[in-house]
Amino acid sequence: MPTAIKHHTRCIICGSTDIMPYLSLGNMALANSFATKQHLTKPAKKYPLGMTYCHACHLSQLTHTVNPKNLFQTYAYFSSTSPQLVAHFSAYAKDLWRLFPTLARGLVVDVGSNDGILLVPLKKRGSRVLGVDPAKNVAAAAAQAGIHTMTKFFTPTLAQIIINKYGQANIISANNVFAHTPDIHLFMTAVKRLLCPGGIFVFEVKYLGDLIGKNEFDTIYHEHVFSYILHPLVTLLGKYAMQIFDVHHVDTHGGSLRIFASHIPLPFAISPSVSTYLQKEIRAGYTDLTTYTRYAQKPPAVKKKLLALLTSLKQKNKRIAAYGASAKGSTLLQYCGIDTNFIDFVVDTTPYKIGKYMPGTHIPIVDARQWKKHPPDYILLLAWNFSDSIIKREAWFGRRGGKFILPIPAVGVV
Ligand code: JHZ
Repeated sequence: MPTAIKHHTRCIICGSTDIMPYLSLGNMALANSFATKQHLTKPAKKYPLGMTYCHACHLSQLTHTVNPKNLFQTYAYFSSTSPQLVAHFSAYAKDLWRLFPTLARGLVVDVGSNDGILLVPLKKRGSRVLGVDPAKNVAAAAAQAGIHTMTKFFTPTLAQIIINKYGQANIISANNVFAHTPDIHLFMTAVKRLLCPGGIFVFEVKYLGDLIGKNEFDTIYHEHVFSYILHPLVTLLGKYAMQIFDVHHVDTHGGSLRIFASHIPLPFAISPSVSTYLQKEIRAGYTDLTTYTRYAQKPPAVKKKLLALLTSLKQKNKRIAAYGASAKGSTLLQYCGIDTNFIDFVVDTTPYKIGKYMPGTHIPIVDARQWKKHPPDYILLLAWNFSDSIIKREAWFGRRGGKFILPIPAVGVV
């Protein structure tokens, strides 16, 4: 394996050394490094997890990044496991066809295509599609759904291979992956090369405005090298003679942005949404370090409150389990020091995760049948982004007296 960890003293996007660490969540096992039974005898490898702010371009990036080869070549996350995400990406495909019908008819390359969650509905509508994702195990699921994936990291070399074989892309999409690569300049060079003149680059990223506003600190983990507001993205794309021409807020992952960009000169009018977002970010203080240093006081408050609640429930001999072996759940459990002393098991529907153990805390992951056989008194919702649908679907649990604990945005019992 390549050297795992790199400490950053410069902003990865703009190169400035005027960066300031503002948050440390301690040392953590990688959020998707689910342990097998054999691994349990060895302590998990842990890496520092913290955030830095760049005074020059207003980027928040990790203080230390892990080599992507250690993170993404075998992957635990299968996007289509969650029906809400399937619906989101199906609507996304519909939007692309509605907004850019001529482009959508040609080649669409999805980077970080996972199990084909966006390409399946695009293909159904008539797009020529190609996936790019280094995770062979997840690409195998895409193949089953009829999607061909190049199982490589997205680099200029790969872009050239794609051009030679398929031609340039009309649309390049990259969802929940643009924040994941420390080699963002290689990624952008590849986008620049692969995208045809007049084509669009569309991507979704978790929005730092939601992270701060709703205290979603658990969405910070080593896979998320960058937590974006719009400002640094404008800087980044500008370096490649590209421009953002539209931006929308979407609900996924606790609040994300869907961003549309193209080569300069732009073939599209710039939507007022771009300047609206930039101004809103300035007004909200997201271009000012003090907002971030102030925010850094919030995660410890959640930890204190959640531990107090779980401790009091254990003192009353209540049985507690968790729902959703999410990556953010890994951060939350590890940061708060919540392990098998509090939580008996975590329920998840992902076959890859069932039978394994949560990273760092080693809580066993079980399928839904086991939960129903031995229902606990309380369920800690680690997939709080799906709380409405989970609580509704699992109404039987409430009817028999069970309660859900919501950790984010504020600790509460429902
Ligand atoms: P979920 C993922 O984060 C990983 P995670 C990734 N690194 C990323 O960037 C973000 O998304 C954006 C399960 N589940 O989607 C499925 C049920 O069991 O919140 C998942 O294991 N039953 C790419 O991992 C987990 O919960 C259900 O009914 O934090 C949810 O993970 C539902 C709805 C989900 O993302």
